[in-house]
Amino acid sequence: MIDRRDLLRGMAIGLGGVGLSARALHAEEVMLPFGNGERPLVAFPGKRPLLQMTARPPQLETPFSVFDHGAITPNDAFFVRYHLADIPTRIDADAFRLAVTGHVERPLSLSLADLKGMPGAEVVAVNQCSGNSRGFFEPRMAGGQLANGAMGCARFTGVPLKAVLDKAGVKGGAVQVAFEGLDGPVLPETPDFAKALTLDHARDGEVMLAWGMNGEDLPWLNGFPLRLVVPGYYGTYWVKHLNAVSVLDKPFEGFWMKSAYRIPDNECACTEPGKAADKTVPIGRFNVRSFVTNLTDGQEVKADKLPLRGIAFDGGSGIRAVEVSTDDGKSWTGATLGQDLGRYAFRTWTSEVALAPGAHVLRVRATGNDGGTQPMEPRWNPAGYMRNVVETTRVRAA
Ligand SMILES: Nc1nc2c(c(=O)[nH]1)N[C@H]1C(S)=C(S)[C@@H](COP(=O)(O)O)O[C@H]1N2
Ligand SMILES: [Mo]
Repeated sequence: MIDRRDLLRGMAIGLGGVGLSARALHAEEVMLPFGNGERPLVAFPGKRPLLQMTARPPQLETPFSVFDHGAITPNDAFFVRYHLADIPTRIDADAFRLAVTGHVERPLSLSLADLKGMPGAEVVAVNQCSGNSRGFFEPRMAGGQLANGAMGCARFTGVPLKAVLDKAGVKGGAVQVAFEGLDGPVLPETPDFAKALTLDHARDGEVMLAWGMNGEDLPWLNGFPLRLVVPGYYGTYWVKHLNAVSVLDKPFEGFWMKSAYRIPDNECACTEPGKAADKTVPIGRFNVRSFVTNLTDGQEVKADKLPLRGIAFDGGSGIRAVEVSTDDGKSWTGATLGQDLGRYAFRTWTSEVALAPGAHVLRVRATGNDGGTQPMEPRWNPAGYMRNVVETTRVRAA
């Protein structure tokens, strides 16, 4: 078993063959049914047992029950997503440098100490994979058949990207900023993972270079020692093991912006099921979602008063209201919102419903301060992104 302190020191980590070390690490292994597949619970370094979608690279989903424990997702339970199998297994935190290059007056090479010496920033923000909940789409599509656990909320500590860009001095004519991490493809033909933001977005003061997560160093598998945090935006932009920032004077043309992570260019980001989109744009902000966390689908509950608990979040307008329905959406009852950790955070909520003996269908719906809400019927798009249908929990009261 790799010692957690070793990870936090940024020493070598036995992930090299993830297959290899995972074998030694999966003290607990459980098979869980999901759709037509089964996924084991496997403990990777720095993580409690999580739902393993793939081992190489590690793709781990948070068991949904974790979200019932509050708005903050613990570091050892936070989901993990990688595209490329050559993930870093050895990073010397002292020797680590972030390169800031491209269309700037002064190219920079910054150590972690340099970054930590700058005026810092903190945000509580949700990181959610674009394909979170893809496994529930019908008709199905290729891609990881995720349930609802490819999301999490943490307090991130770092420095605003704007401050670093200002230090480098962005030259006139710059339009975008591109980001790359230390991971890479196994085959040279595979495009390296890189993402870009518009210059305005990169300089909005909220986008952050983060080294801290919930008061600790970033977990290895969540991007140690430095990652991009893009509040309100899908996880694909949250580049991990970030070591290169380049300011561009023309739009970035890399595969992961130009071909992947694109959504239909229309209001619903949707197409007729099974159909491709005529025109696409890069995915952007989260839509609004809400979940019941204290019940599982199909659960037996006591008749009469049933307490409900859950979480809600959106792309940054903040949650205005959460409502529950026991009559298929004919009537809705407002829930009580919990502590406000900021407009990018999970917002907890509580409610109570009275149930007669028999079968019931519970629905939960959130509305953002921007008026955005959730549809009763699921929308579809070819990549299985942005699911935000009103969730349904079936219970039997006795
Ligand atoms: N370097 C690197 N950063 C990356 C990725 C990756 O493959 N490589 N995947 C992105 C995607 S698609 C998601 S959803 C988030 C997931 O963040 P997490 O693994 O910390 O949960 O990381 C993003 N950052
Ligand atoms: Mo993702």
